[in-house]
Amino acid sequence: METMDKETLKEEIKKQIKYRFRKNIEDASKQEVYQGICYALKEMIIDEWIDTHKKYETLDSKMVYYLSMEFLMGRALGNNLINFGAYKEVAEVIEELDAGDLYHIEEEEPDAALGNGGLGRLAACFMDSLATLGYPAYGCGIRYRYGMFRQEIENGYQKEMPDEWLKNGNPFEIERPEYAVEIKFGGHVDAEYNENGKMYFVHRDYESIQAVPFDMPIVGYQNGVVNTLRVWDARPMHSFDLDSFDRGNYAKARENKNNARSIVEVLYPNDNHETGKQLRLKQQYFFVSASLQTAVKKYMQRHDNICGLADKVCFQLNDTHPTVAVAELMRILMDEYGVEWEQAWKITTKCCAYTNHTIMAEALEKWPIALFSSLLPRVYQIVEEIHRRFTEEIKAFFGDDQDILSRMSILYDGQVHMARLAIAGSFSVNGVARLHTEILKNQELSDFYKLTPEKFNNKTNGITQRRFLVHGNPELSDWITKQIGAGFITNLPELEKLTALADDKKKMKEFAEIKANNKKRLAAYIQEHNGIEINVNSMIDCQVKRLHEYKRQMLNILYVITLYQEMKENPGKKYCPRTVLFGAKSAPGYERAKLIIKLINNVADTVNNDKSIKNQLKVVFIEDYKVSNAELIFAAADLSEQISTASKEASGTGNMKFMLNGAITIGTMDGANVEIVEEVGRENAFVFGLSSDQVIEYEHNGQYKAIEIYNENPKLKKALDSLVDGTFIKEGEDKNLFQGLHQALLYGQHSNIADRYFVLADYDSYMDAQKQAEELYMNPEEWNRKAFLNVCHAGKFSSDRTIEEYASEIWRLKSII
Ligand code: 26V
Repeated sequence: METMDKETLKEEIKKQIKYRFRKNIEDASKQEVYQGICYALKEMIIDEWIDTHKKYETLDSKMVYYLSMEFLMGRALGNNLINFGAYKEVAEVIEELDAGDLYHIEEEEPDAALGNGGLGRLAACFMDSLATLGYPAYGCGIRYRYGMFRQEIENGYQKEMPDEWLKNGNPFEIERPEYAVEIKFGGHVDAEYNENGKMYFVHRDYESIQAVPFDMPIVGYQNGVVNTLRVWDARPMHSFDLDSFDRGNYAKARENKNNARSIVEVLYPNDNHETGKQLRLKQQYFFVSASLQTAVKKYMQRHDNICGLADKVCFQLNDTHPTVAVAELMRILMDEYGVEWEQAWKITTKCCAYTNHTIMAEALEKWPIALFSSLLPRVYQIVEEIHRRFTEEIKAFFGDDQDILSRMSILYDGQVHMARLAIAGSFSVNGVARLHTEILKNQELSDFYKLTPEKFNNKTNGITQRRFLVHGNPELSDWITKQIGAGFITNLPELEKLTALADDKKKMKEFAEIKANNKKRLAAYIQEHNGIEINVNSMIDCQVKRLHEYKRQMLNILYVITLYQEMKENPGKKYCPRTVLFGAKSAPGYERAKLIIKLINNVADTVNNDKSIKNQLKVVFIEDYKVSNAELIFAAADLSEQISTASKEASGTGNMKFMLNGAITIGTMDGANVEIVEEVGRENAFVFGLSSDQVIEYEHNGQYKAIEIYNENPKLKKALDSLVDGTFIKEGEDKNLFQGLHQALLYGQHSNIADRYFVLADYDSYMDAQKQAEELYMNPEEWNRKAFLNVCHAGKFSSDRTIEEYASEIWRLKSII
């Protein structure tokens, strides 16, 4: 914040409340105060926002367009205040005005949950880092009317409720109707010839939709830079179909309107698979076409030769979801700018870069050709030609090998394979952690790697410390500032300087007290939301992430059950007190995942109400896990559960957030855990389980026999059998409720193989790791020291480092600061 003193700030906030709500601040509700602050801040931000874009124009900066179906932004106010440098002042002003306290006013803001999980949150962290580092960037996405569903737990079951995040408006956004563009769906394509005999294509009888952008400011950390997140809304081209209106058919005239809006109605809440939903493909083309048309037009306003596009523009494809960009850019270049195929392909493959976020086969997007070609007839023609030429290239390199073609063809088995199109059309293909990238190169995408090794590179994920430390854990952030200065806020590796304090008893006590206070803060949240009183001296053991079989919440709950059974068998024995937190949304159609949520809740009920274990163990399911409550959880956590089947979790980013807040990881050698353990040292983490090589070997040889492990391990058998002996069945519930889970682990279900994710294989070593954790926790000083060293060595995992790598190695951007 530059020139605003506190008195002016007060006047601004009061003014906003007065003119927006016809109220004096004394009479305003918390929501109105919240909005008043937002609008006052927006006015302060706006000059820097304008200046930033002026600068980009003057410098004719190269720009990255980060194309993403998802941006999981969370709340904006606190973050914007911090980055603008006005948080403390505004907090004081609010108190002086007797208008509540900022912490509670922030709770008035709904999370902007335009994303499912890791991939969407990564996009949000990247936006923050891009602005903080002064890189010219637009985030491009969809302004969903409803974001990620709100989760309610009813009788232990997940219930999905609509997320009405726009109910009270969205203060920071600005609608830009003057930049609306037309998007065409359906119809057919005719080839025609001009007077020189040159063929061109005319798209006819299509349906038009109008894409209207809404801009949200992305404030860099105290650097005067404000970038833009541009999300597209859909409108009918004409709000009334006058023909049918004239005929008196009013309802029909309205239909058109509803059709257009349905495109942006809702975020698809799956992150594992989706079976060719037409509306999802419409969403993809809608925002990609709008973003690309705008980017090309903007470029042409300042340049006269389209052939230089790649010098000024880069499109980063966040997973395969925006891959249609490859063909759409070809269409724009050829059909709108008259560029020839070869030239257009050169430009396209210099502009597009693709990030892969998963190797899970079921998450690899494919579209039925019939659906794709009828919705996007011209784009499909182009895909066919890309396919034809790519097939030639494959054959020239590998020979006419059907196996290889079946793994690499863009059009195969009646489907358009989006990852293959993305790789063919991009100059860069990156994974999101070192191990993940190696698996892509050597396993999943090995054919592509052989063909074009130069495209492949790694960019290990990161997180923004501005949200997950400065905002989420202000006490720790302030304490660190006192020790080493505030440099870590924009240069996270400076945390290394703290290492010297690890032997300072007094400092370590202060560090422990901060954790204790954060636990109290979380305990209050749990008391309010779950009505459960947790022991703030117990080990806070957290697994918060989407519910997926490969993430193995099942392994965690099996350990909880084992521990519970041990406690019951040894009534006199003293155990390490533990509070096990789960937070997880399941895709609404993922039945087994939903059943695991129910199991966790039933185990929680049984354990929490069993007096015989003397409160030594509590299990809490955090309802509606989202960015805002995540911040509380990371700050309070002792143990960070990162227990995916090795090879399956591309990176993970929650693991980094926990580390930064001083939790110790218990984890497999998967995703970025490998690099976390490398940074902090194996002795400062609890590593267990099969390696990714071992998992991959089992998957190839089919030798894994879950049932044998079960038969040979009495503890495991006892824990598993409790799923089917009624222990966790409540009155009135079907006693076979959890049989499917038992079955899936031991025998496989629905023609699946038994225990696909090697839960039983890792059970024993997980038990060992948990026992080590308990032992360490009983030695608070040692635990605290290791937790502290996790903070000290978290420097690598800032998204600032990740973005520097993207900017220099892929995008070739120049910072404006
Ligand atoms: C996939 C799909 C598949 C089709 C249906 C709709 C849909 C929506 C989202 C996704 C994304 C799944 C991929 C994903 O979220 N990957 C996560 O990316 C994180 C950031 O790189 C990474 O940390 C996680 O390990 C990875 O699971």
